[in-house]
Amino acid sequence: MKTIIEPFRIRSVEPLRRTTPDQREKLLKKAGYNLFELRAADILIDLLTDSGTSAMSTAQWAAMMRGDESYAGSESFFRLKKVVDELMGFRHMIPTHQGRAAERILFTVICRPGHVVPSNTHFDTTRANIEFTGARAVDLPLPEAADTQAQVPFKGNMDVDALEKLIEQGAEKIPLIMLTVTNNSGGGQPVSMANIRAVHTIAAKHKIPFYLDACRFAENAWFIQQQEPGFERLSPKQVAQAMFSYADGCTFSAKKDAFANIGGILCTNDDEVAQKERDLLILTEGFPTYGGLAGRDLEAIAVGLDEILDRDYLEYRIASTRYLGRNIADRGVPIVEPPGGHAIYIDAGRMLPHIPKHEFPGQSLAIELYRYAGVRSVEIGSVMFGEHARHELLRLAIPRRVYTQSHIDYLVEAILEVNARKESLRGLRMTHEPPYLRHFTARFEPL
Ligand code: P70
Repeated sequence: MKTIIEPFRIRSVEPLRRTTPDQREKLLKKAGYNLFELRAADILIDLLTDSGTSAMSTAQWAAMMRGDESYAGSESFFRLKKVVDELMGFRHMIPTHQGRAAERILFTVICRPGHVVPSNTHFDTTRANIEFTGARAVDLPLPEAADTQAQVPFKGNMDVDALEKLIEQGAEKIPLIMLTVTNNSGGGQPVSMANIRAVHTIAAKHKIPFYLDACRFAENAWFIQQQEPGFERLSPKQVAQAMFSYADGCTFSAKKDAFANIGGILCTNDDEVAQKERDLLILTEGFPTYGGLAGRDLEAIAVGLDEILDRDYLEYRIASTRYLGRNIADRGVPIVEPPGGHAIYIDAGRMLPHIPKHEFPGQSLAIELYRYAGVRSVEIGSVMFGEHARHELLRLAIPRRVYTQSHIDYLVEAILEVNARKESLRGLRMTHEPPYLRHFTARFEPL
């Protein structure tokens, strides 16, 4: 059979509430034209993020019922540890309440003012947490990634020549090297095993720890299994294990590739670093066998980490993202090519050349898509990254196992309609700007 189906059936549903364009116009005004400020009930299709928005399986819900809520030494911790140890293989596994907590603890322990932390591309919370310690976050994407239209496989790779040049300026200033898999700010593009191996080799040569930001490790593993020579015969789990084998540690948000609604993990092979991380964890997150989570959350993550590596699921997941991408791109909407894993990114800068960067074309498109069709998306451009923005993108992130093909068809229709009258869209002015991670709470006024 050629048709790829959702490899699950649905037996618990959540009704969607319709609103009219007039109602949405008023809601937008009240929200200061920031879609984070809307009430979820006022949204028809919510593509703000794929983080924490997954539908859990019957097996996950069942596992949650046996959550061991002991403060110390919970059985749920040991069940999660067994799964993580087998998959990721690091000496230490520390649960945290979400990815950014793992980042904050890691960077607080190993970054100092004057340090530089290179990555293929840092995501927003990662960059913010590095810079909060006084260190500098540096992005080293491939030169080809500058062209959103370039059809390059593994476009999420790090530019290893640029990495070597940076290290020449002083290896002692680099406390760790990171790779974000898949590369979220770079269009959800995968990183190849060859690139992971190359970064590992360079890091090892200079005795610099190498960490994966492993949020979407399973989607990345699927791209490698499908597209990189030599991996065809491995299972997604074997590919993922190989990816982790090159790293000295990782940060992980279980809200992505573990189908959990909350949770994170911090791993390292360094005993001394792990000790300091646990001390800090106790101060702000909780005891090291729960790290700010309930025992039931640890159970949901343990089961999710297993389900996410299912071939049928990954095939459907990547196919449905590609379906959305191809259906709009082949009809004239510029997207970051090729379609990534968890999201489609419209190149709003290219689509709306009449709106300059400082008037936020991505935000303007986000607002119009909500006004017209009740769809929530997120700007990934100058609103989110300020002067670090390389493109003006609008991200349509697909929650895992939540929407069906007819939802995607509705979306395609809405995007094509907005594209047909794109000249009428106007830019915005930021009227309130918070000091960091400003996109979450900034306010705007239409021009
Ligand atoms: C997203 C969310 C979170 C994230 C990530 C990478 C590669 C770490 C984290 C932090 C954040 C977000 C963005 C816009 C709207 C809503 C949410 N990414 N590394 O959607 O993990 O959220 O668990 O602290 O992508 O991409 P956590």
